[in-house]
Amino acid sequence: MNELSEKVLAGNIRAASRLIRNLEDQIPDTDQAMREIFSATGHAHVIGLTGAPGAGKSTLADELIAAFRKSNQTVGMLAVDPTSPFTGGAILGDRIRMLRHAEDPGVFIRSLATRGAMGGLSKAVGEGIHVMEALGKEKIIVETCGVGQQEVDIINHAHTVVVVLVPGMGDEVQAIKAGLMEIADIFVINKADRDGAGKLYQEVLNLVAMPRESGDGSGAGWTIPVLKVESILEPDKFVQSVAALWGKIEEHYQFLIKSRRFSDRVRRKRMAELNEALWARILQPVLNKLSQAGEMEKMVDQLMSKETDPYTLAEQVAQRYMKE
Ligand SMILES: Nc1nc2c(ncn2[C@@H]2O[C@H](COP(=O)(O)OP(=O)(O)O)[C@@H](O)[C@H]2O)c(=O)[nH]1
Ligand SMILES: [Mg+2]
Repeated sequence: MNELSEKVLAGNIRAASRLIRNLEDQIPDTDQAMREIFSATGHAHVIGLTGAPGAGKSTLADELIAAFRKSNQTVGMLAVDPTSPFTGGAILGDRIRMLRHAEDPGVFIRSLATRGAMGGLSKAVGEGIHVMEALGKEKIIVETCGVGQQEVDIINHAHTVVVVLVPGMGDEVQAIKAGLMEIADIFVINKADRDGAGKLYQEVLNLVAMPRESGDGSGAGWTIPVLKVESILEPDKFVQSVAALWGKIEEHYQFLIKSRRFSDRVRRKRMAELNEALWARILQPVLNKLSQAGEMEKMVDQLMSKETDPYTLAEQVAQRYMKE
C-alpha cells in the first residue's frame, strides 16, 4: 500500500495535508493513494455551506465547528473560495477565529485554491472530501461561494445544503427563484443586524411555503426551514442561533437516514465522482493534447471564418481519438 494513503487511513493529519496538496498540484502518483482510500469513503455527513462572497459563511462555519465539537463529532472543513477564506474577515479576522480549532485534533481545516482549476475544481472538492473521510472525520463542511458563479455544483457533493443569504447584498427573491430553491435544504438569513433582515426572512419564508418542483424528488417530505442567525456582534445570541442551525442540520441528517434518502444522495455523489473521473481520464487528456498542439486555436479560427461548425469539429476529434 502507498505510504501516504496508509498514513491518512491511520488518521495522520500531516499526510492528509500532503495528499490534498498533491491533488491540487496534480502530482501524477496521487491516483494510487486515492484508489486506496476509496473504500473508507461514503460514511461522513457532508454539509454544503453556500452563498455570496462576504455573506458570513466562514464566520458561521467557525461557530458551527464549535457546535459539532460540543457534541463530540469530529469535523473536516474544506473551504473553496476565490479569495482566501482565512484572511478576509474584517471584524475579528477569519485567521484568528479559525485558529481556535487549530490545536484540536478532532478538526481538520483546509482551503482549496481555485487557481486555474476551473474544470477540475469540482473533482478536487470531491477528492478533498474523500481525504477527510479517510481521515475519519464524521461531519464535513464544504464552504463554496456558488450562487451565480456556479464554480462548484455543491449539490453533487453535499448531503445537506445550507444556503446563506444576507440582506442588502442582492439576494433578492428573484435571484433565489433562479435555482436556489432546488438546492437548499436549509436557508439561513445571516447578519441579522443589517437593515432588511426581517424583510428578507419573510420573503424567503413565503417562498419556501410555495409548492415547488423538487428536481429529483429527494427533498419531498422535508419542509425547508428558514433560520435567522443573529449578528456576530452579539456573541451570546450568535452562539445560540448557530446552535439552532446545528440542530436543524442534524434533523435533516436524521430525515435523510430515516427516509432512506441518504443513500440516494450518496448515489448522486458517486455518479458525479464517476463523471469527473471519466472526464479527467478521457476528455481532459484529449483537450490537453489539442491545446498543446495549438489545434484548439486553429479550430476556433475555423469557426470564426465559418469554415465549419463545432459539431463537425467535435465529430472529427472523436473519430481520431476513439481509436486510441
Ligand atoms: N455586520 C455583520 N458582519 C458580519 C456578520 N458575520 C460576519 N460578518 C462580517 O462579514 C465579513 C465577511 O465574513 P466571512 O465569514 O468572511 O464571509 P464569507 O465570504 O461568506 O466567508 C467579515 O468582515 C465578517 O466579520 C454579522 O452577523 N454581522
Ligand atoms: Mg469565506
